[in-house]
Amino acid sequence: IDDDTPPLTLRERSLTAVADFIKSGKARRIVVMTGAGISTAAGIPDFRSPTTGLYANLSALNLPEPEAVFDLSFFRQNPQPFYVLARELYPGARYRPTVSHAFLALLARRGLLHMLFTQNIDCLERAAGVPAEKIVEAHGSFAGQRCIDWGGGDGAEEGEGEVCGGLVKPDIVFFGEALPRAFFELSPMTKEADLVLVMGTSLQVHPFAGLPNMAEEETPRVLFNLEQVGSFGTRADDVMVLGDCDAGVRKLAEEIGWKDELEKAWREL
Ligand code: CNA
Repeated sequence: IDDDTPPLTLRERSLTAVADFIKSGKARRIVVMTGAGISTAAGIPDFRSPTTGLYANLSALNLPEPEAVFDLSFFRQNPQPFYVLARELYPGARYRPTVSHAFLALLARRGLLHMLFTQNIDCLERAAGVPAEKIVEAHGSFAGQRCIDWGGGDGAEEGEGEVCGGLVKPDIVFFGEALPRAFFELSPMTKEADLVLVMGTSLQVHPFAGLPNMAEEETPRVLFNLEQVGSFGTRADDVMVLGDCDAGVRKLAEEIGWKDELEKAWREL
């Protein structure tokens, strides 16, 4: 889209205009899509960042290619690299939610969060206080696990993994595996959005990457990311806030008048 094309909904393509749109009360169904970039500030590496990402640091695991770590047939031959990575990503007291996570919880508290679609498996959205019914964990999570040889659930917890002798893997979606049913059932909520926020994702993994395109043409879409991704910049109401997502979110909160509430909520997590 060129600079002369006027937006359809926003006053102008800027973060200030997005803040005004939220302040005006016209954004009551905000749909958010997130990825590993909202958790890097918590100390969890993402996949694709050039030097800090996991893909750039997996050489020690001797993988044919980085993606093999999430490949089911490779996992059957050699589950070790995945287990090493899982130990790194495993949620727990080790990681604290970021300002971006706190912002999502604030949206939910104010009744503005229509649905949060996350690719993350670290459960930090829940830790920040986003209600479970407002979250679709599109790539699964560590919350459940099952034996991949016979499909039994919660294998480790019930000791079934040992009984059947099969491999136990957390309910994290591997390449080629189906996404959870909730993703397909709830993704049409994106069409109901009056505002879409996309944060910290390279939008490289399908079908998740197609979600922002399901929004109606006149629905403003805001990207908080280090780099431009997906189809951002092709629509009249696309706003790109390039840089650290916590910084972008803080700026938005400040312009809406939520700064103190956001900082307080984050400090108390
Ligand atoms: P990705 O492909 O690694 O992309 C991350 C994106 O975030 C990139 O575009 C970065 O430029 C951007 N980014 C990194 N740090 C910041 C920051 N501080 N502020 C703004 N932008 C930033 O990760 P995706 O989530 O897009 O890829 C999907 C995979 C990654 C999913 O299947 C996840 O399960 C998987 N993953 C999840 C976690 C986690 O749960 N925290 C960690 C690593 C990978």
